Amino acid sequence: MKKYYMISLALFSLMVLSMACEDGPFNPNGWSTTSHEGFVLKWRVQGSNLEAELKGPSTGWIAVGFAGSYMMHNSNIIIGYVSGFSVNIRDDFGVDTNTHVSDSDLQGGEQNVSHKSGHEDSGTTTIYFTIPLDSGDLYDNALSEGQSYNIVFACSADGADNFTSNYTTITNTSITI
Ligand SMILES: [Ca+2]
Ligand SMILES: [Ca+2]
Repeated sequence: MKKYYMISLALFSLMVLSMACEDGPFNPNGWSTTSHEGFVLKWRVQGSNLEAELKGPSTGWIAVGFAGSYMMHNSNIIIGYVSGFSVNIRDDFGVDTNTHVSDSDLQGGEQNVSHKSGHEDSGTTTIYFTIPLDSGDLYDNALSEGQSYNIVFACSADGADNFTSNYTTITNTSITI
């Protein structure tokens, strides 16, 4: 009887251990991923925020835009680049298909991106950031969990460590938040 008890205890411990592993920091629940033309976007809803990781095929700037129409138009664009040890990420808006402007330069707009970090590897840049699902800013588009949205990915030529160089790649896809 005692032996069976020990075995069940051991099995139970294993179950708890494997569940703990699945919930560990390297494979947390709730992350979704999409890959499209060299870009990889990972995201998850945490409370009233969206946490995101964007990897793009450039050592210049990379960007993702949420819930716009064609190309950059009307997109809430998060753009970033890594220059040496400095990570620069900005909250923009797509004022037409090809043009993005900092929210801070648009009337009533403000920066709503937080928890910014990133790194550059050979040929790619990765940025991490958090945005509110609904910032209330006219230049960020409110997102709802379970809804599908148009997404734009864009990047500059390698080495264009700024927010102003033209894009060399731009492409649309869609995701479900
Ligand atoms: Ca904003
Ligand atoms: Ca914005």
